[in-house]
Amino acid sequence: MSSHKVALITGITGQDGAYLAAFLIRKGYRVHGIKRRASLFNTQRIDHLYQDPHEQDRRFILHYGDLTDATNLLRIIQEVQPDEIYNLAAQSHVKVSFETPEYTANADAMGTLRLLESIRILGLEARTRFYQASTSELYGKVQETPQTERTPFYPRSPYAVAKLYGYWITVNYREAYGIFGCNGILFNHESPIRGETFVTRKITRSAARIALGLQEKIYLGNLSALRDWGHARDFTKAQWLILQQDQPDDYVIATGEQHSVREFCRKAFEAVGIVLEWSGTGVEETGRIAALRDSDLLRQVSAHCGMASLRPGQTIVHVDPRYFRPTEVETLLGNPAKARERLGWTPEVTFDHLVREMVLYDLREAVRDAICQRNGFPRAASCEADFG
Ligand code: NDP
Ligand code: GDR
Repeated sequence: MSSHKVALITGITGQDGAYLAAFLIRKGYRVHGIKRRASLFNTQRIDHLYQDPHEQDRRFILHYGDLTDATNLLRIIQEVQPDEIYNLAAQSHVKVSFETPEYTANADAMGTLRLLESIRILGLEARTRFYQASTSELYGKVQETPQTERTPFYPRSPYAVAKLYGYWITVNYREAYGIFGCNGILFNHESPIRGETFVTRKITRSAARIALGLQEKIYLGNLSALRDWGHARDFTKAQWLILQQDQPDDYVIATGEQHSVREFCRKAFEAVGIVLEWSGTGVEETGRIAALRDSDLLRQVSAHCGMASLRPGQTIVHVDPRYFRPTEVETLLGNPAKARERLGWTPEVTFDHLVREMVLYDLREAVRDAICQRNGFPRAASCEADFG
Protein backbone atom coordinates (compact mmCIF):
# COMPACT_ATOMS: atom_id res chain seq x y z
CA MET A 1 0.00 0.00 0.00
CA SER A 2 1.50 3.33 -1.09
CA SER A 3 1.85 6.13 1.47
CA HIS A 4 1.57 8.86 -1.15
CA LYS A 5 -1.58 10.96 -1.22
CA VAL A 6 -3.17 10.74 -4.66
CA ALA A 7 -4.32 13.79 -6.62
CA LEU A 8 -6.11 13.91 -9.96
CA ILE A 9 -5.78 17.15 -11.92
CA THR A 10 -7.97 17.95 -14.91
CA GLY A 11 -6.42 20.62 -17.14
CA ILE A 12 -2.90 19.49 -16.22
CA THR A 13 -1.48 20.81 -19.49
CA GLY A 14 -2.68 24.35 -18.69
CA GLN A 15 -0.96 27.11 -16.74
CA ASP A 16 -2.40 26.23 -13.34
CA GLY A 17 -2.21 22.48 -13.93
CA ALA A 18 1.53 22.73 -14.49
CA TYR A 19 2.20 24.82 -11.37
CA LEU A 20 -0.09 22.71 -9.20
CA ALA A 21 1.34 19.39 -10.39
CA ALA A 22 4.90 20.50 -9.61
CA PHE A 23 3.77 21.80 -6.20
CA LEU A 24 1.95 18.57 -5.27
CA ILE A 25 4.87 16.38 -6.35
CA ARG A 26 7.12 18.44 -4.08
CA LYS A 27 4.58 17.84 -1.29
CA GLY A 28 4.95 14.08 -1.79
CA TYR A 29 1.77 13.39 -3.77
CA ARG A 30 1.33 10.93 -6.59
CA VAL A 31 -0.17 13.12 -9.32
CA HIS A 32 -2.45 11.88 -12.07
CA GLY A 33 -3.41 14.26 -14.83
CA ILE A 34 -5.96 14.24 -17.62
CA LYS A 35 -4.79 15.53 -20.97
CA ARG A 36 -6.65 15.82 -24.25
CA ARG A 37 -5.52 14.12 -27.37
CA ALA A 38 -4.12 16.78 -29.73
CA SER A 39 -2.54 16.60 -33.16
CA LEU A 40 0.56 18.36 -31.84
CA PHE A 41 2.31 17.89 -28.48
CA ASN A 42 0.38 19.88 -25.85
CA THR A 43 2.54 18.95 -22.85
CA GLN A 44 5.22 21.68 -23.09
CA ARG A 45 4.30 23.06 -19.67
CA ILE A 46 4.71 19.71 -17.91
CA ASP A 47 7.48 18.04 -19.90
CA HIS A 48 9.91 18.64 -17.01
CA LEU A 49 7.70 16.44 -14.80
CA TYR A 50 7.36 13.60 -17.30
CA GLN A 51 8.32 10.10 -16.16
CA ASP A 52 8.76 7.23 -18.57
CA PRO A 53 5.84 4.78 -18.28
CA HIS A 54 8.38 1.98 -17.80
CA GLU A 55 9.73 3.51 -14.58
CA GLN A 56 8.72 1.87 -11.31
CA ASP A 57 6.70 3.73 -8.67
CA ARG A 58 5.89 6.74 -10.84
CA ARG A 59 4.73 9.94 -9.16
CA PHE A 60 3.44 11.60 -12.34
CA ILE A 61 0.98 9.76 -14.56
CA LEU A 62 -1.02 11.08 -17.52
CA HIS A 63 -4.33 9.76 -18.85
CA TYR A 64 -6.08 10.69 -22.07
CA GLY A 65 -9.46 12.20 -21.35
CA ASP A 66 -11.92 15.00 -21.89
CA LEU A 67 -14.43 16.78 -19.68
CA THR A 68 -17.08 16.21 -22.34
CA ASP A 69 -16.74 12.40 -22.04
CA ALA A 70 -18.50 11.08 -18.93
CA THR A 71 -17.56 7.39 -19.23
CA ASN A 72 -13.91 8.24 -19.65
CA LEU A 73 -13.94 10.42 -16.50
CA LEU A 74 -15.72 7.70 -14.55
CA ARG A 75 -13.18 5.08 -15.62
CA ILE A 76 -10.18 7.28 -14.76
CA ILE A 77 -11.55 8.18 -11.33
CA GLN A 78 -12.35 4.53 -10.63
CA GLU A 79 -8.82 3.53 -11.59
CA VAL A 80 -7.05 6.35 -9.75
CA GLN A 81 -9.19 6.45 -6.55
CA PRO A 82 -8.01 10.01 -5.84
CA ASP A 83 -7.88 11.62 -2.41
CA GLU A 84 -8.21 14.99 -4.10
CA ILE A 85 -9.56 16.10 -7.49
CA TYR A 86 -8.61 19.54 -8.81
CA ASN A 87 -10.97 20.48 -11.65
CA LEU A 88 -8.87 22.98 -13.56
CA ALA A 89 -9.87 21.97 -17.08
CA ALA A 90 -11.97 24.48 -18.97
CA GLN A 91 -12.43 26.37 -22.18
CA SER A 92 -10.99 29.27 -20.23
CA HIS A 93 -10.93 32.13 -22.75
CA VAL A 94 -13.72 34.65 -22.14
CA LYS A 95 -13.72 36.13 -25.67
CA VAL A 96 -13.63 32.68 -27.30
CA SER A 97 -16.65 31.64 -25.21
CA PHE A 98 -18.80 34.07 -27.22
CA GLU A 99 -17.78 32.15 -30.34
CA THR A 100 -18.11 28.65 -28.83
CA PRO A 101 -20.84 29.06 -26.18
CA GLU A 102 -22.27 25.55 -26.42
CA TYR A 103 -18.90 23.81 -26.20
CA THR A 104 -17.91 26.11 -23.33
CA ALA A 105 -21.07 25.12 -21.43
CA ASN A 106 -20.45 21.46 -22.13
CA ALA A 107 -16.87 21.49 -20.89
CA ASP A 108 -17.05 24.09 -18.11
CA ALA A 109 -20.53 23.48 -16.66
CA MET A 110 -21.42 19.90 -17.57
CA GLY A 111 -17.80 18.77 -17.16
CA THR A 112 -17.96 19.80 -13.50
CA LEU A 113 -21.21 17.90 -13.05
CA ARG A 114 -19.70 14.79 -14.68
CA LEU A 115 -16.83 14.77 -12.19
CA LEU A 116 -19.11 15.24 -9.18
CA GLU A 117 -21.46 12.53 -10.44
CA SER A 118 -18.49 10.18 -10.89
CA ILE A 119 -17.54 10.71 -7.24
CA ARG A 120 -21.12 9.89 -6.24
CA ILE A 121 -21.61 6.89 -8.55
CA LEU A 122 -18.33 5.38 -7.36
CA GLY A 123 -19.26 5.91 -3.70
CA LEU A 124 -16.22 8.14 -3.11
CA GLU A 125 -18.12 10.91 -1.26
CA ALA A 126 -16.28 10.27 1.98
CA ARG A 127 -12.86 9.80 0.39
CA THR A 128 -12.42 12.25 -2.46
CA ARG A 129 -12.15 15.98 -1.92
CA PHE A 130 -13.10 18.19 -4.88
CA TYR A 131 -11.72 21.59 -5.90
CA GLN A 132 -13.63 23.63 -8.48
CA ALA A 133 -11.77 26.35 -10.40
CA SER A 134 -14.29 29.13 -9.98
CA THR A 135 -13.54 32.64 -11.11
CA SER A 136 -13.87 36.35 -10.46
CA GLU A 137 -15.68 36.47 -13.84
CA LEU A 138 -18.73 35.33 -11.82
CA TYR A 139 -18.96 38.90 -10.48
CA GLY A 140 -19.06 40.28 -14.05
CA LYS A 141 -21.04 43.50 -13.81
CA VAL A 142 -19.88 44.08 -10.28
CA GLN A 143 -22.40 44.75 -7.55
CA GLU A 144 -19.89 45.89 -4.90
CA THR A 145 -16.18 46.68 -4.63
CA PRO A 146 -14.03 44.99 -3.51
CA GLN A 147 -15.63 41.60 -4.15
CA THR A 148 -15.92 39.06 -1.33
CA GLU A 149 -17.43 35.58 -0.97
CA ARG A 150 -20.78 37.31 -0.29
CA THR A 151 -20.85 39.66 -3.30
CA PRO A 152 -23.73 38.76 -5.66
CA PHE A 153 -22.80 37.25 -9.02
CA TYR A 154 -23.70 38.83 -12.39
CA PRO A 155 -21.90 36.85 -15.13
CA ARG A 156 -21.22 38.66 -18.43
CA SER A 157 -20.10 35.93 -20.86
CA PRO A 158 -21.00 32.37 -21.84
CA TYR A 159 -17.81 31.38 -20.01
CA ALA A 160 -18.90 33.06 -16.79
CA VAL A 161 -22.43 31.66 -17.05
CA ALA A 162 -21.01 28.14 -17.48
CA LYS A 163 -18.71 28.71 -14.50
CA LEU A 164 -21.72 29.90 -12.47
CA TYR A 165 -23.24 26.46 -12.96
CA GLY A 166 -19.92 24.86 -11.92
CA TYR A 167 -19.88 26.99 -8.78
CA TRP A 168 -23.43 26.14 -7.69
CA ILE A 169 -23.33 22.45 -8.59
CA THR A 170 -20.25 22.14 -6.37
CA VAL A 171 -22.10 23.85 -3.51
CA ASN A 172 -25.17 21.69 -4.16
CA TYR A 173 -23.25 18.37 -4.12
CA ARG A 174 -21.59 19.48 -0.89
CA GLU A 175 -24.96 20.17 0.72
CA ALA A 176 -26.89 17.27 -0.84
CA TYR A 177 -24.36 14.44 -0.61
CA GLY A 178 -21.76 15.61 1.88
CA ILE A 179 -18.99 15.76 -0.73
CA PHE A 180 -15.98 17.82 0.41
CA GLY A 181 -16.45 20.20 -2.53
CA CYS A 182 -14.89 23.68 -2.52
CA ASN A 183 -14.82 26.67 -4.83
CA GLY A 184 -11.73 28.80 -5.19
CA ILE A 185 -12.99 32.09 -6.62
CA LEU A 186 -9.71 33.06 -8.20
CA PHE A 187 -9.01 36.47 -9.66
CA ASN A 188 -6.74 36.73 -12.71
CA HIS A 189 -3.38 35.07 -12.21
CA GLU A 190 -0.58 35.08 -14.69
CA SER A 191 2.95 33.76 -15.21
CA PRO A 192 5.54 33.19 -17.91
CA ILE A 193 3.54 30.12 -18.99
CA ARG A 194 0.22 31.98 -19.29
CA GLY A 195 -1.56 31.27 -22.60
CA GLU A 196 -0.32 33.67 -25.28
CA THR A 197 -3.78 35.06 -26.10
CA PHE A 198 -4.57 36.35 -22.59
CA VAL A 199 -3.84 40.05 -22.41
CA THR A 200 -0.85 39.99 -20.03
CA ARG A 201 1.13 37.40 -21.96
CA LYS A 202 0.14 38.96 -25.28
CA ILE A 203 1.64 42.22 -24.01
CA THR A 204 4.86 40.83 -22.48
CA ARG A 205 5.49 38.70 -25.55
CA SER A 206 4.95 41.66 -27.86
CA ALA A 207 7.11 43.99 -25.76
CA ALA A 208 9.98 41.49 -26.03
CA ARG A 209 9.50 40.92 -29.75
CA ILE A 210 9.16 44.64 -30.55
CA ALA A 211 12.36 45.37 -28.59
CA LEU A 212 14.25 42.76 -30.64
CA GLY A 213 12.77 43.81 -33.98
CA LEU A 214 10.68 40.67 -34.51
CA GLN A 215 7.37 42.55 -34.48
CA GLU A 216 6.41 46.15 -35.29
CA LYS A 217 3.34 46.81 -33.17
CA ILE A 218 0.64 45.31 -30.96
CA TYR A 219 -3.14 45.56 -31.36
CA LEU A 220 -5.21 45.42 -28.16
CA GLY A 221 -8.86 45.78 -27.13
CA ASN A 222 -10.18 47.56 -24.05
CA LEU A 223 -7.17 49.32 -22.49
CA SER A 224 -9.23 50.68 -19.59
CA ALA A 225 -10.28 47.27 -18.18
CA LEU A 226 -9.19 46.94 -14.55
CA ARG A 227 -8.00 43.64 -13.11
CA ASP A 228 -6.59 42.24 -9.88
CA TRP A 229 -3.57 40.34 -11.25
CA GLY A 230 -1.58 37.86 -9.18
CA HIS A 231 0.99 35.13 -9.85
CA ALA A 232 -0.11 31.57 -10.69
CA ARG A 233 2.52 30.13 -8.31
CA ASP A 234 0.87 31.86 -5.33
CA PHE A 235 -2.65 31.09 -6.51
CA THR A 236 -2.15 27.34 -7.08
CA LYS A 237 -0.79 27.03 -3.54
CA ALA A 238 -4.13 28.47 -2.37
CA GLN A 239 -5.97 25.76 -4.34
CA TRP A 240 -4.17 23.11 -2.30
CA LEU A 241 -4.72 24.94 1.02
CA ILE A 242 -8.46 25.09 0.34
CA LEU A 243 -8.64 21.29 0.26
CA GLN A 244 -6.57 20.86 3.46
CA GLN A 245 -9.11 22.51 5.79
CA ASP A 246 -11.33 20.69 8.29
CA GLN A 247 -14.51 21.92 6.60
CA PRO A 248 -15.27 22.46 2.91
CA ASP A 249 -15.85 26.11 1.98
CA ASP A 250 -15.52 28.71 -0.78
CA TYR A 251 -12.76 31.33 -0.87
CA VAL A 252 -11.87 34.48 -2.80
CA ILE A 253 -8.22 34.35 -3.87
CA ALA A 254 -6.92 37.75 -4.98
CA THR A 255 -4.16 40.26 -4.32
CA GLY A 256 -6.43 43.18 -3.34
CA GLU A 257 -4.60 45.44 -5.85
CA GLN A 258 -5.96 46.68 -9.14
CA HIS A 259 -4.32 47.85 -12.38
CA SER A 260 -5.55 48.71 -15.88
CA VAL A 261 -4.53 46.96 -19.08
CA ARG A 262 -2.94 50.29 -20.10
CA GLU A 263 -0.81 50.28 -16.96
CA PHE A 264 0.25 46.66 -17.47
CA CYS A 265 1.29 47.65 -20.97
CA ARG A 266 3.25 50.68 -19.76
CA LYS A 267 5.16 48.55 -17.20
CA ALA A 268 5.94 45.76 -19.65
CA PHE A 269 7.34 48.14 -22.27
CA GLU A 270 9.28 50.05 -19.61
CA ALA A 271 10.97 46.77 -18.67
CA VAL A 272 12.48 46.64 -22.19
CA GLY A 273 13.47 50.33 -22.07
CA ILE A 274 10.51 51.71 -24.02
CA VAL A 275 8.67 54.61 -22.35
CA LEU A 276 5.15 54.87 -23.77
CA GLU A 277 2.93 57.93 -24.05
CA TRP A 278 -0.78 57.61 -24.80
CA SER A 279 -2.88 59.82 -27.01
CA GLY A 280 -6.43 59.74 -28.39
CA THR A 281 -9.41 57.94 -26.89
CA GLY A 282 -11.47 54.81 -27.60
CA VAL A 283 -10.56 53.06 -30.85
CA GLU A 284 -8.34 56.06 -31.76
CA GLU A 285 -6.10 55.60 -28.72
CA THR A 286 -2.47 54.82 -29.48
CA GLY A 287 0.72 54.24 -27.55
CA ARG A 288 3.81 56.03 -28.93
CA ILE A 289 7.44 55.77 -27.92
CA ALA A 290 8.11 58.82 -25.74
CA ALA A 291 11.70 57.86 -24.93
CA LEU A 292 14.14 54.96 -25.03
CA ARG A 293 15.99 54.11 -21.82
CA ASP A 294 18.57 51.65 -20.62
CA SER A 295 17.01 48.33 -19.56
CA ASP A 296 18.76 45.80 -17.34
CA LEU A 297 16.56 43.02 -18.77
CA LEU A 298 17.52 43.90 -22.34
CA ARG A 299 21.19 44.05 -21.36
CA GLN A 300 20.92 40.48 -20.03
CA VAL A 301 19.97 39.15 -23.45
CA SER A 302 21.63 41.66 -25.79
CA ALA A 303 24.89 39.72 -25.96
CA HIS A 304 23.09 37.04 -27.94
CA CYS A 305 21.12 39.08 -30.38
CA GLY A 306 20.69 42.44 -32.14
CA MET A 307 18.15 45.05 -31.09
CA ALA A 308 15.39 46.74 -33.06
CA SER A 309 16.08 50.24 -34.41
CA LEU A 310 13.28 52.05 -32.62
CA ARG A 311 12.78 55.82 -32.51
CA PRO A 312 10.82 58.18 -30.27
CA GLY A 313 7.49 59.17 -31.82
CA GLN A 314 6.93 55.71 -33.35
CA THR A 315 3.44 54.28 -32.69
CA ILE A 316 3.62 50.72 -31.40
CA VAL A 317 0.27 50.18 -29.59
CA HIS A 318 -3.06 50.35 -31.44
CA VAL A 319 -6.63 49.56 -30.45
CA ASP A 320 -8.49 47.05 -32.62
CA PRO A 321 -12.22 46.63 -31.87
CA ARG A 322 -11.98 42.94 -32.83
CA TYR A 323 -10.66 42.39 -29.31
CA PHE A 324 -13.68 44.05 -27.65
CA ARG A 325 -16.20 41.70 -26.02
CA PRO A 326 -19.96 41.91 -26.67
CA THR A 327 -20.38 42.38 -22.92
CA GLU A 328 -17.25 43.42 -21.01
CA VAL A 329 -16.19 43.02 -17.40
CA GLU A 330 -14.82 46.50 -16.75
CA THR A 331 -13.47 46.19 -13.24
CA LEU A 332 -12.52 43.44 -10.80
CA LEU A 333 -10.90 43.77 -7.39
CA GLY A 334 -10.91 41.00 -4.80
CA ASN A 335 -10.84 41.07 -1.02
CA PRO A 336 -8.86 38.01 0.12
CA ALA A 337 -9.46 38.58 3.87
CA LYS A 338 -11.15 35.20 4.43
CA ALA A 339 -8.32 33.32 2.73
CA ARG A 340 -5.78 35.27 4.78
CA GLU A 341 -7.55 34.53 8.07
CA ARG A 342 -8.65 30.93 7.52
CA LEU A 343 -6.00 29.57 5.16
CA GLY A 344 -3.10 31.74 6.29
CA TRP A 345 -2.64 32.57 2.60
CA THR A 346 -1.07 35.76 1.29
CA PRO A 347 0.32 36.39 -2.18
CA GLU A 348 4.11 36.73 -2.29
CA VAL A 349 4.76 38.02 -5.80
CA THR A 350 4.22 41.74 -6.38
CA PHE A 351 2.72 43.22 -9.55
CA ASP A 352 6.09 44.69 -10.60
CA HIS A 353 7.84 41.38 -10.08
CA LEU A 354 5.17 39.52 -12.05
CA VAL A 355 5.53 41.84 -15.05
CA ARG A 356 9.34 41.64 -15.01
CA GLU A 357 9.38 37.84 -14.68
CA MET A 358 7.03 37.51 -17.66
CA VAL A 359 8.99 40.01 -19.77
CA LEU A 360 12.33 38.32 -19.01
CA TYR A 361 10.94 34.93 -20.00
CA ASP A 362 9.53 36.34 -23.24
CA LEU A 363 12.80 38.12 -24.01
CA ARG A 364 14.60 34.78 -23.81
CA GLU A 365 12.00 33.22 -26.10
CA ALA A 366 12.33 36.13 -28.51
CA VAL A 367 16.14 35.83 -28.54
CA ARG A 368 15.79 32.19 -29.53
CA ASP A 369 13.35 33.12 -32.31
CA ALA A 370 15.62 35.92 -33.52
CA ILE A 371 18.69 33.69 -33.63
CA CYS A 372 16.78 31.00 -35.52
CA GLN A 373 15.28 33.52 -37.94
CA ARG A 374 18.56 35.32 -38.64
CA ASN A 375 20.35 32.05 -39.28
CA GLY A 376 17.70 30.69 -41.62
CA PHE A 377 16.08 28.14 -39.28
CA PRO A 378 12.31 28.74 -39.06
CA ARG A 379 10.88 27.86 -35.60
CA ALA A 380 7.89 25.99 -37.05
CA ALA A 381 8.10 23.47 -39.84
CA SER A 382 5.72 24.28 -42.66
CA CYS A 383 4.35 22.03 -45.36
CA GLU A 384 5.11 24.90 -47.74
CA ALA A 385 8.78 25.01 -46.77
CA ASP A 386 11.35 23.84 -49.26
CA PHE A 387 13.36 21.21 -47.42
CA GLY A 388 15.11 20.14 -50.58
P1 NDP B 1 -5.61 27.22 -19.29
O1 NDP B 1 -6.44 27.68 -20.42
O2 NDP B 1 -4.14 27.53 -19.28
O3 NDP B 1 -5.73 25.63 -19.16
C1 NDP B 1 -6.95 24.99 -19.37
C2 NDP B 1 -6.72 23.49 -19.32
O4 NDP B 1 -7.96 22.83 -19.57
C3 NDP B 1 -5.75 22.96 -20.41
O5 NDP B 1 -5.03 21.90 -19.87
C4 NDP B 1 -6.70 22.47 -21.48
O6 NDP B 1 -6.15 21.47 -22.31
C5 NDP B 1 -7.78 21.87 -20.60
N1 NDP B 1 -9.06 21.65 -21.27
C6 NDP B 1 -9.77 22.53 -21.99
N2 NDP B 1 -10.91 21.96 -22.42
C7 NDP B 1 -10.89 20.68 -21.97
C8 NDP B 1 -11.77 19.58 -22.10
N3 NDP B 1 -12.91 19.66 -22.80
N4 NDP B 1 -11.44 18.42 -21.50
C9 NDP B 1 -10.29 18.30 -20.81
N5 NDP B 1 -9.41 19.30 -20.67
C10 NDP B 1 -9.72 20.48 -21.24
O7 NDP B 1 -6.30 27.75 -17.96
P2 NDP B 1 -5.62 28.17 -16.56
O8 NDP B 1 -4.62 27.16 -16.19
O9 NDP B 1 -5.26 29.61 -16.62
O10 NDP B 1 -6.88 28.08 -15.59
C11 NDP B 1 -7.20 26.89 -14.89
C12 NDP B 1 -8.66 26.92 -14.49
O11 NDP B 1 -8.91 28.01 -13.64
C13 NDP B 1 -9.65 27.07 -15.65
O12 NDP B 1 -10.79 26.33 -15.31
C14 NDP B 1 -9.97 28.55 -15.67
O13 NDP B 1 -11.25 28.75 -16.24
C15 NDP B 1 -9.93 28.86 -14.20
N6 NDP B 1 -9.54 30.20 -13.83
C16 NDP B 1 -8.38 30.75 -14.32
C17 NDP B 1 -7.97 31.98 -13.89
C18 NDP B 1 -6.71 32.63 -14.39
O14 NDP B 1 -6.56 33.83 -14.23
N7 NDP B 1 -5.78 31.86 -14.95
C19 NDP B 1 -8.75 32.75 -12.90
C20 NDP B 1 -9.93 32.05 -12.43
C21 NDP B 1 -10.29 30.83 -12.88
P3 NDP B 1 -5.24 21.84 -23.60
O15 NDP B 1 -3.87 22.16 -23.07
O16 NDP B 1 -5.30 20.60 -24.40
O17 NDP B 1 -5.89 23.03 -24.25
P1 GDR C 1 -10.05 37.67 -18.62
O1 GDR C 1 -8.56 37.70 -19.17
O2 GDR C 1 -11.05 37.91 -19.67
O3 GDR C 1 -10.07 38.59 -17.42
O4 GDR C 1 -10.18 36.14 -18.17
P2 GDR C 1 -7.94 38.36 -20.49
O5 GDR C 1 -6.49 38.45 -20.24
O6 GDR C 1 -8.39 37.64 -21.71
O7 GDR C 1 -8.59 39.82 -20.50
C1 GDR C 1 -8.39 40.75 -19.45
C2 GDR C 1 -8.93 42.11 -19.87
O8 GDR C 1 -8.09 42.63 -20.89
C3 GDR C 1 -8.91 43.16 -21.93
N1 GDR C 1 -8.15 43.16 -23.19
C4 GDR C 1 -7.76 42.08 -23.88
N2 GDR C 1 -7.89 40.76 -23.62
C5 GDR C 1 -7.35 39.88 -24.51
N3 GDR C 1 -7.41 38.56 -24.26
N4 GDR C 1 -6.71 40.30 -25.65
C6 GDR C 1 -6.58 41.62 -25.95
O9 GDR C 1 -6.01 41.98 -26.98
C7 GDR C 1 -7.12 42.56 -25.02
N5 GDR C 1 -7.13 43.91 -24.97
C8 GDR C 1 -7.76 44.26 -23.86
C9 GDR C 1 -10.14 42.25 -21.94
O10 GDR C 1 -11.21 42.89 -22.61
C10 GDR C 1 -10.35 42.07 -20.44
O11 GDR C 1 -11.09 43.12 -19.92
C11 GDR C 1 -9.12 35.48 -17.50
C12 GDR C 1 -9.20 34.00 -17.87
O12 GDR C 1 -8.06 33.35 -17.34
C13 GDR C 1 -10.45 33.36 -17.28
O13 GDR C 1 -10.38 31.95 -17.48
C14 GDR C 1 -10.50 33.65 -15.79
O14 GDR C 1 -11.66 33.10 -15.24
C15 GDR C 1 -10.44 35.15 -15.54
O15 GDR C 1 -9.25 35.66 -16.11
C16 GDR C 1 -10.43 35.49 -14.06
